[in-house]
Amino acid sequence: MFVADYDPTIEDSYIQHAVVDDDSCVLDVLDTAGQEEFSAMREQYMRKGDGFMIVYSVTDPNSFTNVPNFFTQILRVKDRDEYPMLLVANKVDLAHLRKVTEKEGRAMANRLNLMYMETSAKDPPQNIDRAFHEVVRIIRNHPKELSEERRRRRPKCLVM
Ligand SMILES: Nc1nc2c(ncn2[C@@H]2O[C@H](COP(=O)(O)OP(=O)(O)OP(=O)(O)O)[C@@H](O)[C@H]2O)c(=O)[nH]1
Ligand SMILES: [Mg+2]
Repeated sequence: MFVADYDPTIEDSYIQHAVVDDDSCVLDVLDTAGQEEFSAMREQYMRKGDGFMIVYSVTDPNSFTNVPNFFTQILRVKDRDEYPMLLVANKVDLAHLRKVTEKEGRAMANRLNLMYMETSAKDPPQNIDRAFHEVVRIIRNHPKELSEERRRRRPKCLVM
């Protein structure tokens, strides 16, 4: 549901049942704070998540510049080389105020090896349900066992 006022999130959670590719699932969504003042809670959120949507606003170059920081923080907290994540470019309805192009967004996604999707939360919503479903697909397709095995094989400590 689109809310026109800006009300900074501290922590919101939503539960919704969904059917993605004929399989039912529960979307247990934790909406976290983007504001720096609340960043201390971020690692705790990251520890809990099975998959992530990194959302920036195409009208706000700062939010775009921040994407790699969230990306590396998630990998560090999860202690993985890769993790289910989707890069979301939001507010594409504001074409006249757009500062980050689709090309730049896709280049960032390629560089970080992430899927990319453009959305608008404003009425009529664009790609919002699809973005959540895509995260479910990415989580389902993520080769958990393989990456855990790879992780075990990776030398953790080197004594010289
Ligand atoms: N035009 C337009 N406005 C949007 C869109 N998404 C959010 N907004 C507006 O942008 C402002 C901020 O949106 P929020 O969803 O609160 O932003 P946020 O990233 O969750 O902010 P934090 O909770 O502080 O992390 C609000 O005024 C929203 O109405 C969108 O797709 N299009
Ligand atoms: Mg918010």
